[in-house]
Amino acid sequence: MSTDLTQPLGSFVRSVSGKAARHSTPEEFWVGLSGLVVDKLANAWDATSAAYSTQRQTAYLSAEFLMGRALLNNLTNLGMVDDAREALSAYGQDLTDVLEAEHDAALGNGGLGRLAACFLDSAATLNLPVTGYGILYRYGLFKQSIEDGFQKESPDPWMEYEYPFAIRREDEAELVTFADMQVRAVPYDMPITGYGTHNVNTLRLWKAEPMEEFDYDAFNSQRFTDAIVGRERVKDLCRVLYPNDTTYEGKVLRVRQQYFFTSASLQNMIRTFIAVHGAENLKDFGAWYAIQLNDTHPVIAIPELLRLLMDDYGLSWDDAWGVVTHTFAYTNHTVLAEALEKWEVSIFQRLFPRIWDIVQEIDRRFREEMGQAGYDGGKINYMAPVHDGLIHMAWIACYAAFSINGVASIHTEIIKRETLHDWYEVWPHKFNNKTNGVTPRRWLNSCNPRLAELLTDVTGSDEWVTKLDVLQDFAQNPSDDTLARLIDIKQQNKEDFAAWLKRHQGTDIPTDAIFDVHIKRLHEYKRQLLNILYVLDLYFRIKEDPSLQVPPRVVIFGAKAAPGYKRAKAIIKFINEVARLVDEDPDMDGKLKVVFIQNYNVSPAEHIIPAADISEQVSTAGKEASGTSNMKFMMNGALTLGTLDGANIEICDAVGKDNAYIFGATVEELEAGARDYHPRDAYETVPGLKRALNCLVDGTLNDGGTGDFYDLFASLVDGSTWEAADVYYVLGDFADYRRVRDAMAEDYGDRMQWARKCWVNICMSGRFSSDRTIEDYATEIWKLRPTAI
Ligand code: 26W
Repeated sequence: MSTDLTQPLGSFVRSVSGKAARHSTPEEFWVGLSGLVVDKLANAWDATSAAYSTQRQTAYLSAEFLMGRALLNNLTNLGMVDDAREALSAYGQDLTDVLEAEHDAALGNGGLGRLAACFLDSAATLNLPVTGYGILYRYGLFKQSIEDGFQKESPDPWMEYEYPFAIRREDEAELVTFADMQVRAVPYDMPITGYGTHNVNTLRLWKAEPMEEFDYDAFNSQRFTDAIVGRERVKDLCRVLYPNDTTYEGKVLRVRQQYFFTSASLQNMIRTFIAVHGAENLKDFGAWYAIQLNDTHPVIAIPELLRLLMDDYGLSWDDAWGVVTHTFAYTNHTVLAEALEKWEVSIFQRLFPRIWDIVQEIDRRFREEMGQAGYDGGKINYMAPVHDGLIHMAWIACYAAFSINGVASIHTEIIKRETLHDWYEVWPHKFNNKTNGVTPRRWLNSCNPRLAELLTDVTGSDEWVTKLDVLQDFAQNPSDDTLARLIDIKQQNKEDFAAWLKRHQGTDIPTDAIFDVHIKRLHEYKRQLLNILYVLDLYFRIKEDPSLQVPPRVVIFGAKAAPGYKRAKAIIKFINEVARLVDEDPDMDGKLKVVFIQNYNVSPAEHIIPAADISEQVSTAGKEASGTSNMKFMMNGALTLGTLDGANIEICDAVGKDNAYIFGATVEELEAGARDYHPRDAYETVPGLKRALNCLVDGTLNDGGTGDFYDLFASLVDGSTWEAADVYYVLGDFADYRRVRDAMAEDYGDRMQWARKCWVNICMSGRFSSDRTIEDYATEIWKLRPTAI
């Protein structure tokens, strides 16, 4: 059923541009069409919120939601894509151009933030009463450009222009009190439409505003600066997303952000609760709300809920603690020790003294309880929420939460065995695994329409979009026609991607090559170094023997480095220098090409992943909690080249070891061999390694006089007085990586055989749909029932 949207679109656009629609820009059409979409979903959104308010529900608290673009997703879910395309064309506009005019909402660093976004999509699609709560950062993750091979950062004012998908809800504002300031928290709600349902869930993002528009006393006495400074200090609170992925920074502003959004969210939930159930029933809050804490960032919600219940509503400690321990569930996303949040006691004392009182009481009771249970003093002290002048957010979470989960099977085993071992011994029943997933709507149906069509043709319906599991019945014995179509689709996707890359950064890539892709945050444990060292080695092998027959390859990197992570930035420069070396060498023509995608983000990922043949998932075993791009690649028919780490293990289980390429030391092997690993021996003896590594120090590559390449070399080969050499086992895994990656390139030559492997990957990706993940959270942790409107 088609609706003519020409008239309404015209009026939305004119109200934005103040011009005739035919004179308006694609940006103005983006705003106008988005406004029209919000108009279309408003009633259902209202109805959904009303229906959920009387149900048991989940609040997903997260400092990050990496939403990416919203318009296409919403058009698809509302069944408006074709109508929108037609209405736009009536004004001479192209839907693709209008969609490309949208800025990504990059309110997240990487996996953790994108997971939250996929979860919201699945919860809405499954009609589950789940609301996301976070921060309306004015600047999302920094924009990255590459200048002379170096990363340059610039601010990302993603909603400066206009953003119709965030609706200000003045009437739901809350007050957040710090010792030195009071802040108005104003919610901006984003609609989360589900696929194949009318439900529209909510992502509520808080913005910090000054209590009063202006300090009029200061203004009237002509102290104009003073009148503004206080306001700006408040607005600083949600000005920018911290760009640190996995390294914790004890910055006061960050804990302010955390308290700000968790306090506002809790007050908001309590207000709704009271309106429906009455203040006298607050003791039962936990029967109506489950609050999922996305890593430790929102853990300050635990003492804050105690404070609100006791100080504002008169509950006793025991009743309030009873609520807390039935309400919170905690997800751990990393085993890296450097990511564990700990706050100096003095910060809490200064910013929120009442929260500090409460944390001390949590600590006192914890010690008392553990003492009574017979644990020894040393252990109690180590596990205590407060010790050595620090407040340990993860320890508070483990004590108070009724559920603690890891994000992939191996990750959960590691946190039970190591990271959170002592807590596991005390409360084994709290621990559970919830393997991550990704939404097949964004990561298959909309980013890869050609493959979507093939799946619908093969399975006879589009049921797979919400029940990805159905594909598994088609995994075996695909017809030759299916495989031929799959090969053709990949080829067309490569051409689309090449055109996109040309438009975006002017780079030309051949499309008759293997596309080998490594996209994720830049971190030593993710081992982009392993990949680029292989590329250098391959370069020299081709140089050595120009007649060498190698399948042509395009090696694609996309990664942002935390601005303060010096070594990560050096690795970006290294990759770009290798790209230059390869580019400038005519011997590499038609054989090898290296590209670094600037400003990697959700939208670029949607273009790259459908075009990929090989998915690089090469973290040091035991370090990557799960990984989620591995799942997106799998869904799009790229084969995993990976270690037995995170979700790679489960992917390999799902497809069988003939359909994934696994290499490298296992967690067990690394544990056993850790002490007698000598990277310098590997440097001397492993074929190809010395020649590749020497490029860092023999003048082949130029680090612009920074000394960064020498440092990289030293960190890999010899270490230093304060750091062991090659702690991530890059040189140790090199030989096996080279063997398997070479074999992979060889196998690619048999295109039908390769396509068969891709097909199995696509068809077996059902268990990595976030629908499966969210169903598991809903039944096993949240105890939620679907509520379709
Ligand atoms: C406080 C500094 C900080 C910032 C971010 C500490 C920790 C983080 C996150 C936990 C980092 C993160 O994004 N972790 C990733 O979470 C994904 C979703 O579960 C996993 O798939 C990735 O393996 C994990 O690295």
